[in-house]
Amino acid sequence: MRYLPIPSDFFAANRKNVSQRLEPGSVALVCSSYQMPRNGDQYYPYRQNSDFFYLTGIEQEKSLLLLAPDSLQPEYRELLFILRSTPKMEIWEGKKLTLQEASEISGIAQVYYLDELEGILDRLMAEMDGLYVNTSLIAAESKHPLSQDAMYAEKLRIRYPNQGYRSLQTILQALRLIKSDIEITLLREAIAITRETFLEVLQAIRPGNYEFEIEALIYQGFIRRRASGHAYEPIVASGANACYLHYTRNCARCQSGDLVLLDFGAEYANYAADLSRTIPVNGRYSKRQRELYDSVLRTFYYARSLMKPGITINQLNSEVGRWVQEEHVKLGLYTTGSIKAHQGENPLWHNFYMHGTSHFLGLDVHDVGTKDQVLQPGMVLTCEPGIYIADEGIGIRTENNILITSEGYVDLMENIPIEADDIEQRMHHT
Ligand SMILES: [Mn+2]
Repeated sequence: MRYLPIPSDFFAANRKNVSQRLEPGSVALVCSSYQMPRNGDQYYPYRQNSDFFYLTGIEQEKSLLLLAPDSLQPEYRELLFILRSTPKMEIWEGKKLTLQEASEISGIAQVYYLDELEGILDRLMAEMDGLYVNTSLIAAESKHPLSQDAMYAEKLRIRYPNQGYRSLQTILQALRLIKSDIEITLLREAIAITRETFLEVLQAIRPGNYEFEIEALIYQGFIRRRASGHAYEPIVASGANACYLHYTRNCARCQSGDLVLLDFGAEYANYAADLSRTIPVNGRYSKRQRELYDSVLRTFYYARSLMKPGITINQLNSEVGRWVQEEHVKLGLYTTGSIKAHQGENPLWHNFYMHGTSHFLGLDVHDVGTKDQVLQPGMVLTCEPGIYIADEGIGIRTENNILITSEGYVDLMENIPIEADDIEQRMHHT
């Protein structure tokens, strides 16, 4: 592991929280991620299923967790299964976890090899009533051909047709929404790595750089600091490319006089940072760029001020929409009159700001939680207003990561330069 070990107490507490919320007498089963085939005998880089990691800390493929808190046999209440490695497998892939190592990482006393699962499960199901599987509540996702949980649930339905089946997702999502102190520490580390890397990018960037050169610099900054890499595909979008919201081709040349929109974040111990900044390629914002930038920044401060317990992301989005509309009028993008005259499904401001202001953040960059979730202390979400004016070839977004507290919020990125003056001062000028 590149990251410093996480105490197994964290995973044990998460399992306990799940166990306490299960229907009496039931069993819960959670699978590791599927190993995604690429081509031939190649696989995509392995990333553990976030729920499985949250409950075990195990990052190895072909692992499975069983919880049966009400079993009369204490040794069956918490079971971890891992793959049985072979000398040939190890020659190619290196050492796999031993039973002892898996037990130390997860804090689970009873660890078995996967080939012992069926026998144990048969004995357990004779005693228990009801099975939780970790399949998605969204119909389309539950049919995902590569979800190990969905594939295993199909097998279970054949083997134990008379059991009641439930999804574990409601329980896990509610738990993952509220970050524990350890999780905040890990998120802060992902953010610190992202910050230090951003400061390097600010100094290094020059007119004529290719977007991919900046992407490379970011990756280097990340993995040098013990991140596993990017938490998501980084966006390095100069000039008009910034108007494509999910531009990840990163292959254009950054021209003097253009802005470059950076949306990137390190993944540390499987936790994601998510930062956006829009900076001038030559070190100085033009008058118009500065006018637009400061407008987005005002919206950012306004949106952030709304973040506190009691509000939902949906409510936040509509409040921000009203604010953005006034900003757009000030910028001359449309008039108050045209707002009144406008007819159509979407308000006029959607033409220049077409995404939401917030999403939850955690083990996944778009973490669990819906837009009608009422915010509570311990939740972490992004604040990311923007403006995209295709006619002017300008796209601007600023994004920080915000922790909700009982008093309101803490901005976990408050020490990352965001004011235009501050950004200019830290840049090389041409
Ligand atoms: Mn984001």
